[in-house]
Amino acid sequence: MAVQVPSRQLFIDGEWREPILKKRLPIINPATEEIIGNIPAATAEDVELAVAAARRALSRNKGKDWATAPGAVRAKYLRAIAAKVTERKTELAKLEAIDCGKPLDEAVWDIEDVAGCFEYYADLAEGLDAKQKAPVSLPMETFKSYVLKEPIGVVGLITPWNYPLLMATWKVAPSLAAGCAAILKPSELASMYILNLVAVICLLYENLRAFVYIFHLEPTMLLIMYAFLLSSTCLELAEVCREVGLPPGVLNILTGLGPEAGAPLASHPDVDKIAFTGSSATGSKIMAAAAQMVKPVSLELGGKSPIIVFEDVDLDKAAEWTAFGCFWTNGQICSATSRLIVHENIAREFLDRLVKWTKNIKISDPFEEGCRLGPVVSGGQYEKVLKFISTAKSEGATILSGGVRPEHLKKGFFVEPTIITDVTTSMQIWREEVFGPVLCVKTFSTEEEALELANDTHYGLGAAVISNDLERCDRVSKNLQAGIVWVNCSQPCFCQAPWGGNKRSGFGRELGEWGLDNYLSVKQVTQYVSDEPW
Ligand code: TXE
Repeated sequence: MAVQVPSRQLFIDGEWREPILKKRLPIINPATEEIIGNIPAATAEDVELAVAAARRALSRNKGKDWATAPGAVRAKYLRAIAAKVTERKTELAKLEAIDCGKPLDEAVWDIEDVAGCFEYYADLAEGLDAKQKAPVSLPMETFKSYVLKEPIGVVGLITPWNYPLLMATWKVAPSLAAGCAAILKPSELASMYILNLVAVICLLYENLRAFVYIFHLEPTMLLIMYAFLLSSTCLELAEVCREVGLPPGVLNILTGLGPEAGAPLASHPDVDKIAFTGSSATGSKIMAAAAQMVKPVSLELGGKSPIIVFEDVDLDKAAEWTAFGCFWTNGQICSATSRLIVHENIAREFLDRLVKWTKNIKISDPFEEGCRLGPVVSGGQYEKVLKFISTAKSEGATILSGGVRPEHLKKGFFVEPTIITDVTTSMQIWREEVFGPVLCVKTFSTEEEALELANDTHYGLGAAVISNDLERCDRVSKNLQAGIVWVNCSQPCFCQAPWGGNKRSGFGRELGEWGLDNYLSVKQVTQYVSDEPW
């Protein structure tokens, strides 16, 4: 399917701007491994401009700025963005699908969620005015106290690649609703596992002319650049903001590499808060940078979430949720329930049905009718997933199904849904986030044992429990160490409900009113109201 990838610049102060150092990076379609466009790469110099523009947006027009405007004014813009996103739904979904490899249907749902999230935070922006001056009850009548909720200021939003536009929206919509001005740094995909060198050279050879023509670059530079893929849909959000006339500087969007664009944003003294979603390793670097200035951060990091299946379940339904919970978006979800903990009495039959389920998943180019599983996002991620599988094998685990590239697909970063058994709790596959379509399995005999296995992780983002005994589900939900627990399902997500993790999965909550609070600071105003001398 032909998809026109627009050529964009950085979005700073309401305008398209070429990066100061004029760097650009290629976009690669993970289903075909072809270069389909390029994108600007910001550096510290561009970050300076964007931060200054955001600061100006908060101090413009002496009190009639974005931060102090009534929530209803901000809501009007958020609703206009939602309407534009809806209008451009199909086009945006195609860009997401070609950019990160997710099936087109899924991409359409994501874009619908993007519009829904802007609408939702428009409602909350309107409600914010009525919540001002909430009284605080004090033990002394001589004093009166109330609370003001004020925007934190200029916020840096650093987001990942698995849901490019939706993850950006989870931060942009509430921060703008709160009255903050934002700088969004969407993801590039930095491959730490450089592709098989021979494949790279062959590919470069095929594309060399195009590369040199488009990027005016030296072939050696191309080798380095091939390890990256950038998300372009977030720049389309910039175009949407331009079209609806969002005041300049309120939202600035800088694509670029983490160390070159993300790091200067995180450590910038004029940025009042950083909200980040991504890996635990990068999250900890961001926290360290923010700590230098005692700057607040909220972190949504990785996970290794469990799904517990008790013996009283409907096996087919449970198999469907288990497959969905781990293989949806190719397992590239921070909350993917990638550790199956199944009762020993049903384990054999359950796994048979689960394997059957996975065999029915259509793996293809995301644009093919009925596609349920596209490629993983990049060559680097593909290598990483296969390495996890081979390490599991070498540590003594059994690959029950999958574990390889599907035979019918010769190109693209495709991995079959993979189920791994004979796993021990010390294995890498049990402990570390794969971020790919890989499920590892252990059995249990008692509820206590199931909980112990489920909580046996440094992470604490999601968890699921499947059982017909709802009292047991309540009990288990209470005892699971996770920020999100699903009962008789896995992964459904609503913008009204809080999202975030415990332990090394980070802290702070996105979505719902908690998501708005992320971008508000609380001010106490206390007045002495007695005529008597103090
Ligand atoms: O993540 P990074 P990557 C996990 C998943 C995946 C792994 C690596 O396991 O395989 O992380 O993915 C920006 N200062 N998750 O490399 O590096 C970067 O540009 C400031 C889970 O993509 O964390 C991007 O915008 N910013 C996760 C963002 O951080 C920096 C989703 C995320 O990139 C930076 C994605 C720096 N020094 C990956 N370095 C989830 N929780 O959903 C990078 N960045």
